Amino acid sequence: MEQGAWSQLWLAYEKRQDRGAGAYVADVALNGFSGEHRTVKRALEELQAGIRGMLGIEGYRLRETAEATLVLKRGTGADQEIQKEGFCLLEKDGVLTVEAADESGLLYGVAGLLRLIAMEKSLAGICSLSNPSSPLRMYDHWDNMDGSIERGYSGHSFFFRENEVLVDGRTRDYARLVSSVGINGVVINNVNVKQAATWLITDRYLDKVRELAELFEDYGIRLFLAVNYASPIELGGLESADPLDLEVQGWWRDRIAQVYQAVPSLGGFLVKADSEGRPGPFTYGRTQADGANMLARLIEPYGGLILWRCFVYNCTQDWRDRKTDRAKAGYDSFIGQDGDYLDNVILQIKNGPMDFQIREPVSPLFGGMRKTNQMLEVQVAQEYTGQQIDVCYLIPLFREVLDFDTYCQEDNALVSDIISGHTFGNQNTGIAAVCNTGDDFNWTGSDLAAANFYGFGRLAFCHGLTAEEIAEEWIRLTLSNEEEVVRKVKKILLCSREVYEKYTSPLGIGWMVTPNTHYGCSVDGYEYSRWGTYHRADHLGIGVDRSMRGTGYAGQYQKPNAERYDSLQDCPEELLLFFHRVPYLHRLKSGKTLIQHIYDTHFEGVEEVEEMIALWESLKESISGEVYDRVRERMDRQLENAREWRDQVNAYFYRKSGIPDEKGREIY
Ligand code: GCW
Repeated sequence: MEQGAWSQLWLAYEKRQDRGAGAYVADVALNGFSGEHRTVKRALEELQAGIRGMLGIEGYRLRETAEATLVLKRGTGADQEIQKEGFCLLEKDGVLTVEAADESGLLYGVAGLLRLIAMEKSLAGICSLSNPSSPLRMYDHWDNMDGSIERGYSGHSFFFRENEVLVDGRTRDYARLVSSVGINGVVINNVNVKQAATWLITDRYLDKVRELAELFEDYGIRLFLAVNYASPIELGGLESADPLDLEVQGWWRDRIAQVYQAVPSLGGFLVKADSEGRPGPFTYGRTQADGANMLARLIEPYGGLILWRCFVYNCTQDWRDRKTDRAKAGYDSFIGQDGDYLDNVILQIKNGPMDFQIREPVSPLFGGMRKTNQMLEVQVAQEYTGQQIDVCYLIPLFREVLDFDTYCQEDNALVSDIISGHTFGNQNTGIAAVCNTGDDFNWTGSDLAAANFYGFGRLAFCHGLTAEEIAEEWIRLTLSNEEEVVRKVKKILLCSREVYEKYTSPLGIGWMVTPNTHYGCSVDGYEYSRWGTYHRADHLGIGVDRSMRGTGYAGQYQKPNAERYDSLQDCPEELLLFFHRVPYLHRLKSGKTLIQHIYDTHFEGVEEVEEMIALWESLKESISGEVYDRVRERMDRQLENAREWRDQVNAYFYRKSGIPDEKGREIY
């Protein structure tokens, strides 16, 4: 297998202790699968690389349908519990079976087996079934064709350079990595589709797109493209992109036919419309459903999907306007057409109503919409959460979103149920994340940010995994199986989200970041701007009243969430300032005043970063030098960032409120 100048991350297949796996893996039978199938070939290649690297076994004997100690078997039979893309690992009487319903499942099964070997787990008596929780499990890349990455913190794009599409060893390793954790869809280009990227759906690029799509297909991944809603104007020279205009429809019909002729396996299109300056159906007085359905109808004959983003809000708000509430915009723009969307449209909803803040309530579109296919969008790229300088393990945040009960019906009403298709019995559902990769040696800038890259895929495949389980897997696969390393790195990862929250914006209010770059503190950075992201602090208090007495946002939820959020007493405290305007001397459940809570958490946040650093330093001997150094260097930057946040936030609120810190610590 081609190896390049980049890390193999969790597929490094370094030497492991053999806990008995060696006894099975050298004698392999394919039962019901063809060794000629492209994905089976990849699964076998991976098995080969894995056992050679980890167990020192040079090769295996492969037999078709004969008995062997490792049987790769197609699961058929009516009593099968194995579903599409699922697999089962079973050991009985000295025979290990990887059973799968299809080739993708086999690939995932082999990855699952190699994971266990890498974690030095015994396979004796194993019986474990893994079916994917969500049908669609996607990474969205915000890569631009000039090679830059919007909100990228790990170097340049490995999909594009100088307006060309790249298909090489790195893209293959990317496909290996993400498929090994269960990703089955990838959008390669930024949702802000401009310039050259608009041309991705034309002959200029379609040959290369096909090459990449075929590479992905080997690994059970469907390639998707983000498209420019104004393509009929920009590419076709039409005067309009009105979805109800017959000429516009005709243009798209021809374009889509040509796209699918060139790339038959294309998954479909992702569309950011009427959002942050991108064109969309609103320009023509049409609804989001009009826009999405027009494309969906035309792409349907090819089996394509339209993933339509719900990130629609007014980004030219006047900060003086206290009635308009950005948090309400997504729901208001989409709820009216619930039920109008065609079945091959999936609405892609950011986890919160604002924008990937460290703490937000879950978007009320989940649970609000009942007759529309939905998928969740989270951000693995750490735009607002430390930009892969600060450690911020995001799986606990994603877990909270999945576990959120929308109360849209009595049972099966968690976000996890909705995006699994259990709530409404629909097929076209899923989960997507904005990816955090680039062409840095280690893919993710910070080596610890790879835990998010790995973890999102694992969580998407198996909603039942805990953040701790995923962290442990990643540490064992990537850093070490040494118990001390596992324990300490787990501690760092698992506390990191709360630590980040402590030294940044308090209690769900969000933002307070440096405008544009979104790294570092600027308490009023967005306070008097057009983006609708205000904290409204004055000398008496802080927060936005989103109760029914305020903007009414709380009313977008189902009961009892609506009531809980509406009430100052019952509102979950971590979201207090998102929903309520609160005086500085308001007593929290801890008995502390709000202002004291702000001071305390900011001092604690910095202290906890120092503790994280000490923990990391105690592992110097056990972690490879380069990884150790890269992380250690970033931790210095994190500490500096945390101090700056602490001092600016504390000084800001001390100066506004005039209330001193009870503990008399230094505030400037
Ligand atoms: O968070 C904002 C980002 C933009 C991004 C946008 C979106 C791709 O700051 O960079 O644009 O969200 O999600 O569309």
